[in-house]
Amino acid sequence: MSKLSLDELKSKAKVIRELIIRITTEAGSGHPTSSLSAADVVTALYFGGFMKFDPKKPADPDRDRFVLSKGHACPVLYSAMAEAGYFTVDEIMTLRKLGSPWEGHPNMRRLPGIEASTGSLGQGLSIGIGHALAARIDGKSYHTYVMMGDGEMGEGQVWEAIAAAHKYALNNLTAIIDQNGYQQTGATKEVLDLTAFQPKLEAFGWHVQTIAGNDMAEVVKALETANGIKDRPTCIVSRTQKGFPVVPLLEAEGDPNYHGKPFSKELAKKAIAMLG
Ligand SMILES: Cc1ncc(C[n+]2csc(CCOP(=O)(O)OP(=O)(O)O)c2C)c(N)n1
Ligand SMILES: [Mg+2]
Repeated sequence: MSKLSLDELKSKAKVIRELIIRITTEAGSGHPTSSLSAADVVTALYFGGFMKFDPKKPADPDRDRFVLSKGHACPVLYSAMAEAGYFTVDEIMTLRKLGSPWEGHPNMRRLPGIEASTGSLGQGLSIGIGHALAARIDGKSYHTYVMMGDGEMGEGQVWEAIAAAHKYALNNLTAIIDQNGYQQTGATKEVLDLTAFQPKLEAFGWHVQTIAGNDMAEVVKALETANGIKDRPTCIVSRTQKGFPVVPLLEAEGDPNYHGKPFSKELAKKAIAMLG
């Protein structure tokens, strides 16, 4: 595990974003925009010194856990894990190809370092609670991070899990809500408006921070603050843009959500150029 400086983290996030675009365009399917919004948080987790892990020992009982509950955004996970040394870039370029273990949703049975097979939205926080309780029972100090989508927050199971995490005072659990404003069929506020996440989670007894989730400095600061919370579960409401930072290109295409659509080769080229 490495601990990069702020500038290095920003550069790493660009590399990861380029990989997201390349592998989904190569696949001709997948969820680039859901992955791009989450790239800063995932980069900070893996490279900002927050998660302890060793790609050579993916089953180390002491490793920190990251559960990507919005499993369709796995291109961001595969890209970060490739950069971290779990996979090669050639391997993740097989995304969604027949027979490839780099499936369209993460499969813990086929890939090392994947903590949960996700994709059926709503389950990841419950799985994370299992890890966090197991750590307590086993006397281990590892931390569990779970990332959910803002659309995913409409799943009832998430709210049962939020209540349970508080009941068990899980101080070794951090949830991140990637609040990118859209879900599959439109704006999250229009589909089911649960977006005052901070007061809702606070009412459940959680510690909550709301941040600009595509600003690496804010992401790092929030993860540091979360580390300091020792009496209850903590949540980071990460306000992002779906497709960040190439939203203007998607708007020009007439679809700022661009859910579940890979970029054409031409659009991918423009998007990569826009990353700088
Ligand atoms: C239980 C369940 N219902 C529906 C879907 C289909 N689905 C896939 S992605 C998605 C939208 C998710 O939106 P959000 O959580 O906001 O994630 P984003 O793509 O915006 O990051 C939906 C409804 C699913 N995967 N699981
Ligand atoms: Mg969303």
